[in-house]
Amino acid sequence: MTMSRDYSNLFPDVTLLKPPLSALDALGWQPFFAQQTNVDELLERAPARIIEVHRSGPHVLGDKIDLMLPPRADLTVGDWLILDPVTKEIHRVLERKSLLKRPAPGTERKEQLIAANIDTVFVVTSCNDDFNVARLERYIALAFEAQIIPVIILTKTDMVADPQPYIDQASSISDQVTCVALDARGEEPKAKLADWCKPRATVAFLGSSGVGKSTLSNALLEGQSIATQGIREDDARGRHTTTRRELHTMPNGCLVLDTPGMRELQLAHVASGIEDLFSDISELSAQCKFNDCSHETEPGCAVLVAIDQGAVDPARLGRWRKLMAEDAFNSASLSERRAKDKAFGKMVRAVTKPKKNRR
Ligand SMILES: Nc1nc2c(ncn2[C@@H]2O[C@H](COP(=O)(O)OP(=O)(O)O)[C@@H](O)[C@H]2O)c(=O)[nH]1
Ligand SMILES: [Mg+2]
Ligand SMILES: [Zn+2]
Repeated sequence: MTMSRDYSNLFPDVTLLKPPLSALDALGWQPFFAQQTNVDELLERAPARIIEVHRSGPHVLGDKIDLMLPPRADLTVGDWLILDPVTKEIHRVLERKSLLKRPAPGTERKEQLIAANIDTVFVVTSCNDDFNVARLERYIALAFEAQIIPVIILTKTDMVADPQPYIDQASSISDQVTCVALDARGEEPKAKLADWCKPRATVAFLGSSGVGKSTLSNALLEGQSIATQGIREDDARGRHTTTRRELHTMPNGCLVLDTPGMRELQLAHVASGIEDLFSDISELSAQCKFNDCSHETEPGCAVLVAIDQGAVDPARLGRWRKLMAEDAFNSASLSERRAKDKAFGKMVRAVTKPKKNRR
């Protein structure tokens, strides 16, 4: 053992020497946003972040700003705005670092914005019946599309004799995705998620209902939550309505977004996310004899060869096929709806019509 002297008693705790986080830092203000504005603009206007969206509109916080704004469908939790602090008007929306969106549930064929400016997506599932590789792949494709590196969190390890089979399956989904297994109650989340929960970062929990997203959020927040007391009584109309998604600040200055469970996550416009997730199949496809190969019966199909050799799991190819088909159908459907909305006319509709026979 090497000898080392412990000097820690002689020096004050270095963490005490760090300047306290500014109001904006505590909301996740990063250089990416700061460089979109300048001193001149900030003399007259102020940045503010949407920390939750009520039915009555977004709730924004900034430096000495705590406001409810009128509803706007193109904004979502996590967005950074430049406001006129006097008129309370939105001057502009800062360019997003990332955006998570999905086709809205139901038959409306609209997009629903889930959250903006997320740095890490924690895809949460449990060591029980919720665990489902195909479902995890959906969330991961969504995150990849938004260029966010996801992390799989397996909760309820305390409920099974051996969590390893779950860990093995989750780890096999992508070599780009870390898998963390834990008991969401107690101290484990803080220690095991510390690598991602840095000051000014924004992390989001996604996953089905009941898997432990709120338990994890609470564990990270250690009883603290973002201050909302500044709302004036007459502004507080929306305060008690159900909030769908809400940002909170951890004691170290990391922002945490808890979300309600998604019953069914449909995908649209995530083709490159799917390609990243199934990069093995994408790479093999490039070697197929036909460049529109469907990897079913075609001669010279590199994917079928890989399956024969046991290099690719046929179930994985099946899931890839299903996601690709769903993405193509939903994307076309959303585009068609958008075209109608914009009264683009028959011509555009014909071009974007869902390709029903596509596999
Ligand atoms: N034993 C155990 N219970 C957990 C764990 N994570 C969550 N729970 C429990 O599962 C239930 C649902 O958790 P919750 O955080 O509300 O799930 P959410 O719907 O994803 O937000 C609660 O009763 C939690 O106490 C865990 O790791 N181990
Ligand atoms: Mg919850
Ligand atoms: Zn092929």
